[in-house]
Amino acid sequence: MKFAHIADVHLGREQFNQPFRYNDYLKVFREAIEKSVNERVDFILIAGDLFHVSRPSPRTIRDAVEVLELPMKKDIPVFAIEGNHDKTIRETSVFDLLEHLGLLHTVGLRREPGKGEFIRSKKLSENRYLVWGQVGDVEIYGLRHHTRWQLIRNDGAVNVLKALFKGRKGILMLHQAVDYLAKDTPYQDAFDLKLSELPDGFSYYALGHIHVHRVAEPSQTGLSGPIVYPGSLERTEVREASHIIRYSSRDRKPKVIDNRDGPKGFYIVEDFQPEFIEVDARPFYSVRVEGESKAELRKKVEEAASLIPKDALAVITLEGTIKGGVSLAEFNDLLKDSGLRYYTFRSRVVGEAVLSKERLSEEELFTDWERELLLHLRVPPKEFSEGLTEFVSWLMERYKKGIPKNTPKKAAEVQKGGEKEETWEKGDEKPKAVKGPTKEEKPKPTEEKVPKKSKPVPKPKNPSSLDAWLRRGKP
Ligand SMILES: [Mn+2]
Repeated sequence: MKFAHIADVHLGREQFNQPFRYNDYLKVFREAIEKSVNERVDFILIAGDLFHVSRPSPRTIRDAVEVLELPMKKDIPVFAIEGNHDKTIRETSVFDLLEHLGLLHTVGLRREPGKGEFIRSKKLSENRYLVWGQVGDVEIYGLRHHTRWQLIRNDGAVNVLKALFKGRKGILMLHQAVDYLAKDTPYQDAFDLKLSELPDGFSYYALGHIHVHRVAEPSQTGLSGPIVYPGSLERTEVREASHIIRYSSRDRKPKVIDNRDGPKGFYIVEDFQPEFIEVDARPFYSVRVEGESKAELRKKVEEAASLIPKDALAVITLEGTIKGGVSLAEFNDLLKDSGLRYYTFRSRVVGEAVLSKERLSEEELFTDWERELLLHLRVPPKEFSEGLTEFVSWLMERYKKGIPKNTPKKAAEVQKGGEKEETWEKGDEKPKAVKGPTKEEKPKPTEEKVPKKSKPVPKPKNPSSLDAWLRRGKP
C-alpha cells in the first residue's frame, strides 16, 4: 500500500500581490500530483488548505480541476479535508463541486452519507454522518479544521476527536497544529492540540496546517503511528526561505546558509513509512543586513544581492542603530537593476539605542480572554466573522459564569440598558430594588457556580456528549 500525503497547497494565492506567484503555487501542486501519479500510488491525501480562500476564483477552480484530472484518469482516488483557509460554513463549497466531478472525496462529518466506490459512511445522529475512505484494507478518516475549543471542551474532560474516532484505525487526516511538532513555528504558543489529545490507534497521522515539514516517530510520541506534516508546497513566509544571508556590521563578507526549513515537498508513504519528496519551489532568500550608517547598509545590501540568483525572491531586513533611523523609500531604488524576480525591504533599524527591559510573559500581560481574543485576531480576516461568532458565544458563557447566583435581579437590570449600570458604577447609591453584592463579596467565577440556562454544554464522561456536540450543528 502506497499513498501520497500533500497539504497546504494554498492554490490561488498571489503572494506579495505578484501574479507570477499564482503560477508558482500552481506549478508545485501539479508537480506533486504528477510525481504521485508516476509513483503509482494507491491514493492521494490532501490534508487541508488546498485553496487559499474558501471561495476560489473561476480560474483557480479550473486549474485545480485540470490538475486533479491527472489522478482521476488513472483511477487514483484523492481524499481531502478542509483547512482553516478553505473551510466554509455554507452548505455547499468548492469541495462539493470537485466531489461532484469525481475529482476528490471529502472525509469527515457530513450532512449526507458519502457516495462512491471508495467511500463508507456511518449515521451518527439526525443529519450527521461520519464519512471515510476505504482503499483495500486501509481506512482513511479525517476531520476538517476546528478551533481548539471546539475539539477540547470542559478543560479537556471532553475530547471530540477521541470520541469520534474511538476504536478506528488506519489513517487519520487532520488540519491542526500539534504542540509537539510546533516548535519554532508560528504555532509554538498557539497550538490546537496537545500530543496526548490525539486519538491513539492509527497507523499514520496525516496532518496539515504547520507549513514546514516535520515527522514525529512513534518511538518519540508513544502513539501507534508517525505524525507527519508535509508543510506547504511553496514558501508562504520568510521563515520558509530556501536560503538565509547574514551580513553583520562585523562581517567583511555576507554568509549564505541553507535554511533547515527550506526544502518544500510532500510525502510518499509506503507501509506507513514516509519519504520526503522535494518539489521545485522558487528560491527565496531571507537577507539580514546590519550596519551602522545608511551608506554601510546600502553597500552591504548590494553585495548581498549579488549572491542571489535572478529568478529568486528576496526579503531584505535592515538592522542596526542609526541616528535618525532610515526610511525604506531610500532603499527601494537600490536593486531595481539587480534582475531579482521580486524583492522587498523591511526595517528593524532603531533610531537610538533602546535599553533592554525584562520581558513580560503573555500571561503577565493579558487575561485569559484577552489572550483568546488576540489568538482570534491572528486568523485571516475572511474567516474572522465565523471565528468571531464562536468567540462571542465563548465569551458569553464566561460572562454568565461571572454573574453571582443570588442576584438575578442585578443581571436583569444590567441587561435592560446602560443607564442603571452607569449610575451604579459611578458609586452613587445603588437603586433599592437591586441587591447587588459589594465588590468584595462578588464570588469568583468558578465552574461549580455556573447557572446554566441555555445551550447545554456537553458533560464530562457522558457517553452522549458527542451527540450533544453534534446537535450544536458544528461539524
Ligand atoms: Mn495552511
